[in-house]
Amino acid sequence: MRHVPIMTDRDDKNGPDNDSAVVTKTRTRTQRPPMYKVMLLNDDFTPMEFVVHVLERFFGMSHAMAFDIMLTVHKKGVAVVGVFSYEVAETKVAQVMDFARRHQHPLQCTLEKE
Ligand code: TYC
Repeated sequence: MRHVPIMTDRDDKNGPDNDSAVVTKTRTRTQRPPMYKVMLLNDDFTPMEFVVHVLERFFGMSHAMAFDIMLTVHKKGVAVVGVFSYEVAETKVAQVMDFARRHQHPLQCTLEKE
């Protein structure tokens, strides 16, 4: 929030200071909510089909897209699988971690502020 003093026509800077009219305008800068990247990490043990299934199930990806992203993680070590508000990102991470743990796979999913 910034307060910008405005001189009115009644507040001329020459001449006797017959008045001190100052109007204060308040401008509010609208902030975009911060977004969070959800990332999947590679490991040597989680089966490829399981990762593809996770991407379809929790991130709404087509099979082709899920397979592609899975391969990117496999080859590069990490990939962004989506960008969400903090609450949604945190929920996705929890869902993936819980699902992987229940199936006894070491798959790791994290979030990072954009
Ligand atoms: N590297 C795993 C394998 O060869 C597959 C894999 C891909 C695991 C992506 C995790 O996030 C991952 N079975």
